[in-house]
Amino acid sequence: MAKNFSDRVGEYQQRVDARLDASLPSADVAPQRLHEAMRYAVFNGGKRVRPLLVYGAGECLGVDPDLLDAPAVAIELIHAFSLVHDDLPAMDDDDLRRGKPTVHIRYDEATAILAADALVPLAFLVVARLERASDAVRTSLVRLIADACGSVGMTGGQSIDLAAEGARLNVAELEHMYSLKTGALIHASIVSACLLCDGIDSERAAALDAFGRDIGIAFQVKDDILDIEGETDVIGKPKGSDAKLDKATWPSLFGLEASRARCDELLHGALARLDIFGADAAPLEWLARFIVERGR
Ligand code: GRG
Repeated sequence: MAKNFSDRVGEYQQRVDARLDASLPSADVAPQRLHEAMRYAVFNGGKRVRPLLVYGAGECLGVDPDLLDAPAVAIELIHAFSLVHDDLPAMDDDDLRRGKPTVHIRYDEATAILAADALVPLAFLVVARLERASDAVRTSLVRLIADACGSVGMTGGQSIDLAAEGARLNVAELEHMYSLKTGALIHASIVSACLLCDGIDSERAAALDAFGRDIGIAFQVKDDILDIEGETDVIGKPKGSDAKLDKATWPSLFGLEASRARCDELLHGALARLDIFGADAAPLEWLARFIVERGR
């Protein structure tokens, strides 16, 4: 009998970890401290949700996993870079991430900035090396990931987030910020598999595009809920840091109950987008539920 996606999650996590390990410079190579800090930023216990979304969308579309490794690794490297910068004193000023000292605490601020900086070109190098894809597909992947992490994506969202501390945003403004800050990379994870699929039709591409947008926002609403309800030793970062910084979040603006209801609504909207794929969508259905039910 075919295994469920949940049975393959551990295999995919190990698979992307092995590819990340092979892509990152060894800590023995100079400059050693920089390379060690890059590895620390990547290998300190992340859930690998974005790579899982790449592989899950790939399964749904029947894409060869060997082609999916490059976007899975590239997007995780960009994600790791964003967390290092997010934790810096100039941003959220956090000492703990994934239950361990943040990179600037474990090393120092300058090393953390440089290590994060170096992860970004490495991500694009990984895509450039995907020789089995055509030049056109590689270019589309570069554009997708560049947009998702740049000023019209994650970085823009982070800038809006920092400017919105203490502000009373409405739902549309708040979710626009979420769709950039957190949603852009999650959406790109799904779309990267579409770019690697030979001959996806426009209806299926539109369904996955919308699915990626819905779960991207749901991911951040759940993150906000965990910041209030989670325990520091489970979520791996100080509980209540959003409130401390007077962040504009779903719970702070509209309450916990409304946030839970919104998460549920986004989940069901996202699941409905998958109807067109029938049983092939089981991996994405599992991942969408995991995103809104996760405990960390
Ligand atoms: C300077 C170019 C430039 C960019 C920096 C800092 C930044 C832009 C963006 C940060 C965006 C950010 C941290 C969004 C929050 C996303 C989020 C909920 C992260 C947690 O993701 P998980 O739960 O983490 O997948 P793990 O630890 O499992 O990997």
